[in-house]
Amino acid sequence: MRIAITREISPALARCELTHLARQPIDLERAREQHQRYEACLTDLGCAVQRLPADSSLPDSVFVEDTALVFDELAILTRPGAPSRRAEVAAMAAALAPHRSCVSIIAPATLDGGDVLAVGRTVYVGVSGRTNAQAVEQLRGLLEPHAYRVQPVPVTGCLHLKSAMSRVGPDTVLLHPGWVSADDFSELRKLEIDAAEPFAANALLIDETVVYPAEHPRTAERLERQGIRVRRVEASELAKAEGGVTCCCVLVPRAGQSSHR
Ligand code: CIR
Repeated sequence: MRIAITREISPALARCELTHLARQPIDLERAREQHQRYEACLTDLGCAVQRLPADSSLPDSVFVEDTALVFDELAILTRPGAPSRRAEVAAMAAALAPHRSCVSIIAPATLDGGDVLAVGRTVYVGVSGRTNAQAVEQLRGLLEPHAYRVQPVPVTGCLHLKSAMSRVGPDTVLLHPGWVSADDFSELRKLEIDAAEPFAANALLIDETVVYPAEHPRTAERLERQGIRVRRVEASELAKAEGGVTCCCVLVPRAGQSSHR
């Protein structure tokens, strides 16, 4: 069975990092309810949810995706671009240790997991405000020996590569054409978000189902018209902290059953 590592929302969420959004009040109770329903959805889709405890000194720690990359062959612990988030990695390192051998990204590289999208043996890495060129080089050193190709992708106008594009099928991505260039993904099938929903490009693919924010109905319908199975979850409160549906879990497939395929 696939494990989905999540983390309970920090009571300090109101002090989260913000890059593109103005700070607005977050209803912590509502955020917790939405997060619990998201976890229940992961369970329904066949994941064994392992929830790490909240930490009141780490406002953004619910966004576990940024702390680790999991491949069949190894796990890579990141060095998040925001200094306030670096201490989040230790709990993820402990959670992953039973499942994979773990290696770490080291200074001067910075890397957020939200900038990494693997499709088969190609690992796209957003070069963003959080992830730098040194991280791309370190990822090459760690992944090329395992026959992955690491391809940097410029990202502008949004936080992470996966704010701008994410997988909605084995080789199909959903993208915001203003934030990444479709030319960088010539080998993939591409679907565009509805222009009225700029934050709609972040979707979480689990097997053949796309876990998707209920707040982007037009894009959801677009996906369904393409025959994609969509499971809507309310994600409005964590969206105010610039988090989406991929950000709130790290999937650990049994080796050989990688979710990148
Ligand atoms: C941050 O700025 O780091 C958090 N407030 C949001 C992180 C969202 N993570 C993600 O998209 N992978």
